[in-house]
Amino acid sequence: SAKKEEHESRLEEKDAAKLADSSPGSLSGFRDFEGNDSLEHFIKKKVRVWCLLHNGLWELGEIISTSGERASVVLPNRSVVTVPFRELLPANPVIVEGVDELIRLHYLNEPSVLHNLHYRYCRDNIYSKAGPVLLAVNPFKDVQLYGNDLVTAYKQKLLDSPHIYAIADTAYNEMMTDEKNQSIVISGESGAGKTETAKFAMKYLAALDGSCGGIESKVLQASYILEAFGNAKTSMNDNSSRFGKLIEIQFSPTGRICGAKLQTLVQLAQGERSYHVFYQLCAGAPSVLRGRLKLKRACDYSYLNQSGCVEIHDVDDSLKFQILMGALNMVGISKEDQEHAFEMISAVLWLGNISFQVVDNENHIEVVADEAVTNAASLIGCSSWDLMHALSSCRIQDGKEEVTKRLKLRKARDTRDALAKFIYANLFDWLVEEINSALAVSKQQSGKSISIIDIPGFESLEKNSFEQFCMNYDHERLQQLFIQHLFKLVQEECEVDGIDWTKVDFVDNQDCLDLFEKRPCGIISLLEEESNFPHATALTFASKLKQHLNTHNCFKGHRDGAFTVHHSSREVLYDSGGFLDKNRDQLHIDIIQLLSSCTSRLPQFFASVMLKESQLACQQHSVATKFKGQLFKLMQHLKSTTPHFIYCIKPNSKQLPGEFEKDLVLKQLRSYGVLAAVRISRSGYPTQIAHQEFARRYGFLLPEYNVCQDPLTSSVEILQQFNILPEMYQVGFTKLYFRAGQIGALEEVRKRALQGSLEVHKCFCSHRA
Ligand code: AD9
Ligand code: MG
Repeated sequence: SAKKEEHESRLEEKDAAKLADSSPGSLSGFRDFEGNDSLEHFIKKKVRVWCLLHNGLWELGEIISTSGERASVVLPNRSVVTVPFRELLPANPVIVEGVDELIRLHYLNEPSVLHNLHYRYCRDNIYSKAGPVLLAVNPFKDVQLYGNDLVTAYKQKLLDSPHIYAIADTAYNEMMTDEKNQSIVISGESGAGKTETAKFAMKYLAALDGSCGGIESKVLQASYILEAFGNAKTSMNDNSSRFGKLIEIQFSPTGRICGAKLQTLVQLAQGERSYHVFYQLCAGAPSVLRGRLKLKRACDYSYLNQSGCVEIHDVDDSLKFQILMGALNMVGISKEDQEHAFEMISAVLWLGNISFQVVDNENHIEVVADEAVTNAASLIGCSSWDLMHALSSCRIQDGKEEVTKRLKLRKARDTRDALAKFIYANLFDWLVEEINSALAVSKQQSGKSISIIDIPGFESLEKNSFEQFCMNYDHERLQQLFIQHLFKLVQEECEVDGIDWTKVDFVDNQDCLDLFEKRPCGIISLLEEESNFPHATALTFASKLKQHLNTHNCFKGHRDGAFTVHHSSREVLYDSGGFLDKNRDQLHIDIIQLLSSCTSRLPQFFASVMLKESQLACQQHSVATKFKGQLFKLMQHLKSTTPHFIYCIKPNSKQLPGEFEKDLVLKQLRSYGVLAAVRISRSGYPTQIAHQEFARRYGFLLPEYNVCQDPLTSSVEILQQFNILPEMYQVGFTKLYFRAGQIGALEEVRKRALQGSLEVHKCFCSHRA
């Protein structure tokens, strides 16, 4: 009977393994249920199942009977539902509920993974591991997970549960021991917690053994400055980063922070509210500064009041301004430079208030000569007349002659806004460079580095435009880095141990990247080309895409100018409207000349950078091409490091604590390819045990076990004794490699054997008594 039990147990585990391996992550059903025997077996054993209800949610239940291809399942509320087999999935035994590594789940289907994350989330366990990736579910509240006691605990290896500190610690140790630069790559959708996670990683690194001259607090303050200038409130996140960044924290050869370097990706459009710094300046500037900058209240500026959202709930902009000033001082930005920067911010605000008056019935305009023009002109250091002239006219080539043309209303507004944008974008880049020089490291000091990268993640909205196009492209690049890294990990491990790694399947996203990047016919090249035609429109661009790309298996053009891209995670429908304008983003030459002639330092500097750039490139590059260039530079850097991946997950769209919307979480898991990542790890051999340990744990189950025997031989004997299918494992020089779910069968047998001996022992004791 023991043999029969054992056999049954093995069957159960085999079913389980098949189910788990069938298609982890897909919403497919009990596909691998082979005939009624196995099903009856599941019923008899009262194995818990996931059952898909009419409301589209999965609920735990127990099969009580079957009829044809349908099963009746009793739910926790005692109601009984009847569903087709394909709407059932195996659930995990209670013993693995809430495990901190998803790979340890026997069944890796979507409801099981969601349940596990939810279970942990309810207990404030926001971190879990998915293969080599750290998952971080945003708690939207203060969780007691970041105190100095925890920093110490991770530092001293007293704790090893998944945590951002554990990742930062591993990165630091690998940097010190392997002498290789490291990176922490943080992905996730807007509001998922990337920026906060990046700050916790920095906090941990800053708290490691000392540093040279307080540089670590400068690094932390630098990210505060960047947030003020580069973040804005959106409907998704009150503090949304509108740019991508990489902070490379540099360490001395002895492992102390000695400097940092920032790289940023072009800013994307702001959100519902403009960049925080505008409101902070208006609310918090001291009166002398207010007078000099001719500042008014935020609600008096049209760039700030049009969205109707001037304040953020629970945020005191005036206080934030004081903190910003403190941060600028601490990083070492001179008072003079700070004032120049605030002048530019005020100039941008006044530019936004400049209005136009239509002077004829062809919509030609004149600039209204009011305080907005006077203030903007004086802040950038030019005469009001020059500014008005530049905003109301442009020079064009008419044959051999150059003529001045008066602008029409729309063009004039666009020119004004482009000028404001140009000043702000350049101010941001200038500030990044200022911070870089303040945090720069001398050559002798530098040893190795850890880079923390926080860039906007994958986004699929109802209407997707150029911004989503850029974000999703960078997500695709990161995803490739991730896939290659995972592949390399599995491959290296297999090769070292002499097992066959060709059996490991991987999904690549090269096709999708080619669609974006291939020359001359990738989307970015075609966009660049079309942006250079003055008469091109969204429709001509869309039809060009269709003409060149419709045979590409990741692309589909539609009639109305929209197009679909099959991203590696899911399809996104893009609207080509606005692509060309957003991509061109050019200032006409008169405006650049105006800025060059300004008496203020920064506008002059911005114009000279622009002129230098355009001289260097034989043709002017569009935003997408610039973005691609920056992304390549960033990837090049990342490729030279050992990466550690973190996926942040947003549990609800209301930014509320305690709410876990399974659908929303599932979408993210799918789009980051989290389940695919775990599957890759599983399709490799997730359970790996050294022969010695394996023989020690299971050897006693052999009818004849010799402790002195070579462990590899014992391992093989155990595998044969328990009929583990050959395709379910590989024998390496040092370790055994198991497919998912295999070890469970042996554990069960071991447990029973131990229970059996305990029973015998109890029986023996009671008999003696
Ligand atoms: V965006 O792509 O820049 O729009 P992020 O960066 O992913 O986005 P962010 O880090 O800004 O999101 O997090 C959003 C908000 O979630 C924060 O302002 C916090 O209020 C909240 N949050 C995120 N992570 C944590 C955390 N670990 N603990 C507590 C958190 N609150
Ligand atoms: Mg952010």
